[in-house]
Amino acid sequence: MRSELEQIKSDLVAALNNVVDRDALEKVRVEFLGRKGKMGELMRQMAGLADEERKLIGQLANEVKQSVEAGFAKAESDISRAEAGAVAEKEWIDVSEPGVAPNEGHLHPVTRIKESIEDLFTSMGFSVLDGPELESDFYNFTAVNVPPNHPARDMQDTFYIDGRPGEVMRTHTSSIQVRAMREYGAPLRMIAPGRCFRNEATDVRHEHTFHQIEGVVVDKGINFGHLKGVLEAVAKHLYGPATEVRLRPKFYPFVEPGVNGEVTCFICKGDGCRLCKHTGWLEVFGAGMIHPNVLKEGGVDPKEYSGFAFGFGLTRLVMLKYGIDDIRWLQSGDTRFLSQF
Ligand code: FA5
Repeated sequence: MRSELEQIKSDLVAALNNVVDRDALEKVRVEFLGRKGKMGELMRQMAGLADEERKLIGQLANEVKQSVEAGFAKAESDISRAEAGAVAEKEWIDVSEPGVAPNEGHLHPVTRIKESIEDLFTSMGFSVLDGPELESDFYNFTAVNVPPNHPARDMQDTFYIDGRPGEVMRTHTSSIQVRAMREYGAPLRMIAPGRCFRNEATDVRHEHTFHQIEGVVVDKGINFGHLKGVLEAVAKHLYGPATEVRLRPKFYPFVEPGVNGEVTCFICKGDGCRLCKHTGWLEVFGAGMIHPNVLKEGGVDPKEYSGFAFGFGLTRLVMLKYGIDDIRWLQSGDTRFLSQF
C-alpha cells in the first residue's frame, strides 16, 4: 500500500504536467480525488489494515493527500495565470503606435486666392466690401449704364427669378460699384469679391456660377496709369515678377475707355494651346475708367473726381495659379481633386 501511495503521487505529478486547461484539470481531479477516484479507493482499502499498520499508512496517506491538493492548487493557479495572459495578449495596445490621421478638410483653392488678393489690396489701403447675390435689376444693370432694353444687356445671359420681378442673380460684381459710391462717397478705394451667375453653356473656361473680384478707385486725378499699375501688381503678386499683362480695348458700358486684360497662358507659356484658344493669353479681367454716368448714379461729381474699375474673374485666376485646365473641377466637390491643394 505504501508503494501504491507513492505511485499515486508520481502519477499525479505526471498527469498535472499535461494539464493545459480547466476541463483537463477537472478530469484529473475526478480521477484522483473523486468519489470513485484513486485516493478514495486507497482510503477504503485502509479499513482492512491492522491498527498499527493503519496508523502508519494513514499518516502517509494524509501526506500524499495534502501534496495532491497542493498539486491541484498550483495547477489551478497556473491555468488562471495563463488565461489572464491570453486575455492580455488579445487586448494588447501599443500606446506608442502612431494613430490613424483624421481626414481633415482645408480651405477651397478659390477661398485661398481670394484671401491672398484681399491681403494684397488691404495692404494698399483698399476696403473689402460685400453685396447681395440676388440683386436688383437697377444695381446690376441700370445703375452701371445699361438701361432696360439696351442691347448691352445681351452681353450677359441672366437668371431671372420667378415671382421676384426687378431682381436678378447678379451677373457680375460691378453691381457693387454704385452701392459703394452711394454708401461711402468719394474718395473711395475698395474691392468686393463674390459669386456671380450667368446662363452659360458651360465649357473648360465657363461656369454658370463663378467668382469675381470687383475693384473701384475714385479720387481726384485718377488716370489709366494708376489702373495699369494696380492690375500688374495683382498679376505679379499671384504669378511672380515675370508675369506679363496684356490690355486690349473692349467695350463695357460702365467704363470709357474699357479694356480686357489677359495674362500669359499657364499651360503653353504663350505658345498657344486649346485652353487659350491658341492665342498664348488667357482673359482674366475687364477694366476701364469709370463712365461719368456711373459716377453720377453714385452721387459723385465727374467734373471733380475720376476713377477706375476692374472685375477679375477670380475662378480664372485660381485656374492659372494651380494649372487647372477645366473650370468645372472647382465646383465638382470631388475630394480626389480638392485634396491636391
Ligand atoms: C464683367 O463681368 C465686367 N463687370 C468686368 C468689369 C468690371 C469691366 C469693371 C470693367 C470695369 P466680363 O463679362 O468680361 O466682364 O467678365 C470678367 C471676367 O470674369 C472675365 O475676364 C472672366 O475671367 C470671368 N468670367 C466671365 N464669365 C465667366 C464664366 N462664365 N465662368 C468663369 N469666369 C467668367
